[in-house]
Amino acid sequence: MATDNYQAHDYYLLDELLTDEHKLIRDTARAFVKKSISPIIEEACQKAEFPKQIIKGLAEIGAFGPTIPREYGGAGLDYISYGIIMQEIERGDSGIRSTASVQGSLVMYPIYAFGSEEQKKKWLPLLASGDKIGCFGLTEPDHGSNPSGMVSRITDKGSHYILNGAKMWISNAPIADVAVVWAKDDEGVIRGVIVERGMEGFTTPETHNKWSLRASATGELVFDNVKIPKENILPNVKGLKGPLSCLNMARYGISWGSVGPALDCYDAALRYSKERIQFGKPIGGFQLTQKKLAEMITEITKAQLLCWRLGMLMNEKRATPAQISMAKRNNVNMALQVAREARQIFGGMGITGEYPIMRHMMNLESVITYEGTHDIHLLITGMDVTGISAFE
Ligand code: TGC
Ligand code: FAD
Repeated sequence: MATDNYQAHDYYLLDELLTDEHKLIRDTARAFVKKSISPIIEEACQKAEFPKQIIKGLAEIGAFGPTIPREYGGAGLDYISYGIIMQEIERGDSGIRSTASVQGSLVMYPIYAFGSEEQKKKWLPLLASGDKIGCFGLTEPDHGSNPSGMVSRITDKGSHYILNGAKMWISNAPIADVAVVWAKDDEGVIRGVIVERGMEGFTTPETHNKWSLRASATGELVFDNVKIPKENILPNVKGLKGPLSCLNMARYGISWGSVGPALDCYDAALRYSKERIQFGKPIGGFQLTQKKLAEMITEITKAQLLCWRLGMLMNEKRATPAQISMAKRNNVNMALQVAREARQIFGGMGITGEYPIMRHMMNLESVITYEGTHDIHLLITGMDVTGISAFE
């Protein structure tokens, strides 16, 4: 078992911008990661198993629905707190942060924002406590970056709906009790439906042989004439803005989360650079190593500032989807570049499970693709600044 020697880095003294409550939340999440994620994560990834035993602990630190009000079982926290929790969890592993993102932002959020009072009361407390696990079905085999083209269908049968179609690349699918699924109705309008495990015709085959996010369970959602009760439709949203609103929440969490593995890689590489002797001196004494480390901490610091400002705008309900896209794109790319540079500093040791570097790097290859690819987010920024869509 690899020892977790992580020490956080705060080059611009951003801690001074946090409240005592934020710091308490951060310290609690950090302690949980050190105690419950770091000791088991390498083995879970090697075996490609989701460590179910950590679900309750994640719930206890408020990782499931941090901003959902307490009356529904959420933690009732602000967006800075939400970001801090994601960053600490993803410092442990992006796959575990995925589980939390999906549960909170992609399952609890749509039920909270678009669900009936009955749906909220039924599902939110169970999801917040981790007694039930959820997943989010938007992507289809032939519709990834362009979800508006989806072909999954709900057909109105009077007393109920019939759901047909398939979703692909769905985080948590194999372990989920419930799925928030997006499908077109008879008028071709995208609607959200709550699909429950055990419904006849609903299966969740697991996706195997991933080289990335190996501790996160990924799968398909297959709907073969699934009978959906009318009360399982999300009544308060229609159209693509429904799922895209959920993505805003998750992308925001990822923009903070991705700084976690970047900090972990930087921290490990900095320590190694002072210990590893070549040509009679620590490799950290060579200019080329210093260039790598200096650029890493510079980019991490810029990303931390972006997160903090975005969090304040989220708290004030002033953040735009395009601002969230910019932060997701920048910070995930930054983390991937930091992981790649850190791996170089480690030489051969960088490819082993003794250190978290390669695991973070491979995980980030998914994070840069899901929730909108690196290039899609660039085009969202391009559309925002020019007013012209590159998608049409
Ligand atoms: P477009 O015509 O631009 O918009 C359609 C309607 O949606 C509204 N809208 C948004 N609303 C809220 N938030 C946003 N971010 C929104 N973006 C657009 C828009 O105003 C419009 O509303 P209305 O009322 O006029 O109808 O749509 P488009 O078809 O041109 O697509 C635009 C595009 C490409 C940006 C969008 O489709 C996109 O973001 N594509 C990327 C797909 C994506 O991110 N998929 C993620 C799947 S879930 C996932 O990956 C989970 S991983 C989880 C984990 O493990 O952590
Ligand atoms: P495509 O859309 O086929 O894109 C392929 C390439 O083409 C990309 O480089 C893309 O940037 C580029 N491209 C596409 N369109 C354009 C364009 N207009 N201009 C320029 N370039 C373009 N989805 C869910 O719904 N729920 C989940 O829980 C979920 N979890 C996931 C977990 C993992 C591990 C992974 C890998 C994916 C997950 N996804 C999930 C799906 C994810 O959101 C999609 O993979 C992503 O949106 C990209 O879709 P795609 O893979 O079909 O790629």
